[in-house]
Amino acid sequence: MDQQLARKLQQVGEGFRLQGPFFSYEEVSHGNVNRTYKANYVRDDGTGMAVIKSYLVQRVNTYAFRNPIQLMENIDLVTEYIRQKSPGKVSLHYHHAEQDGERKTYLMDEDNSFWRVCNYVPSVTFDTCDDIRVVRNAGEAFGEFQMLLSDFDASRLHYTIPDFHNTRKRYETLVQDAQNPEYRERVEEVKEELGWLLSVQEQACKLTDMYDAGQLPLRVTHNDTKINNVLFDEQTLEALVVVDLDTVMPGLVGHDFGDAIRFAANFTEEDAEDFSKAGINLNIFWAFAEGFLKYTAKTLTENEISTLGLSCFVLACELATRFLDDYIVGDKYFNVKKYKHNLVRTRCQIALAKDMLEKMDAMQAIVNECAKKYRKE
Ligand code: GN1
Ligand code: MG
Repeated sequence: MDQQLARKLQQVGEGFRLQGPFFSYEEVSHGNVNRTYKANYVRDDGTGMAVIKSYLVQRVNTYAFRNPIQLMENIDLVTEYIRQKSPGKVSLHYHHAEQDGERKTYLMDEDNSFWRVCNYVPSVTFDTCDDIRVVRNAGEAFGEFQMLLSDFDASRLHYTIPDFHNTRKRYETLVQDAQNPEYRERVEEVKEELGWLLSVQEQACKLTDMYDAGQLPLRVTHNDTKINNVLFDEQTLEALVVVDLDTVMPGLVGHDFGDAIRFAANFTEEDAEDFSKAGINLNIFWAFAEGFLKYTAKTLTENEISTLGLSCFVLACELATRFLDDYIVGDKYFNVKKYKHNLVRTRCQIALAKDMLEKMDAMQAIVNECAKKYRKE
């Protein structure tokens, strides 16, 4: 045990007035932005019996998240809203610390580290999954998250990352960087990828344009709907709760649906070298859509439903533009762990997007079928 870290966790526990002495911690490896620890305390349960109580303590990466206070305001509003609407269910709750005479959901320590504490939920997670049941449960979890927040006023939330899913702006940035003579060599290398992405620009920007034209409503979206952001019950594999709310912001329903699909329903990993195998697995798509629409079908508008199939293509293209742009400018944003990693990722998203174009009608037919079914019930 790192004694310095243990002392820090003890201090944080005191700051948040967690009851009982701290005695150990384990680092939770999940997530590669923040540092996360399961911190364990021992206390008297009131009858003279000692019980162990664990909390999830996180040090927020303030380099990646430049507005941690606004981010915590968003998270606190959203988690408390959900908690109040779903009594008896597993939910997240962020604890309060008292600092400078104020109650806050965070603690800034003397090294300027930003700490937060929430309840610990015993569970399992999946990085990839081809178990239809699990995928469907994940769809239900993200669908329920949307549904619970469907009457939440999105304007109460801060845009912690402005224009995060503004596909037009993502394309503009890509085009600008591709014209910069400084990056000529890499641009030459990626001509084909750049050309293809530009050839589908209008279709890829459809959600952004429809939103600008007032045809799609703003909702509260999670914005990181990867399957590993759902906690599952170890025994039953039921979804317990959606986590990683750092990117909760106003957004479009298609952003959450499309991002989940482009990650979970791809035949390959996001950065497979052999991108020829990338493509949309319609069984996984169907399972996720069933779960998601079970909770959302009744609250979504016609325009939202009729663009869910398209949203998957949009999100794959948008991410491809982000990966490609990052490759061109020299890998500044995404962590690169292998040779030409961002180019590998770009090619994989493009291969996926191409397959989605071919299967778009099938994807939309599945969505329509699920929507019809759950609107009736
Ligand atoms: C980033 O950091 P991570 O892996 O949760 C990115 C997402 C991308 C994803 C692609 C804040 O998510 O938008 O879809 O990489 N998050 C941010 O792997 O930019
Ligand atoms: Mg994340």
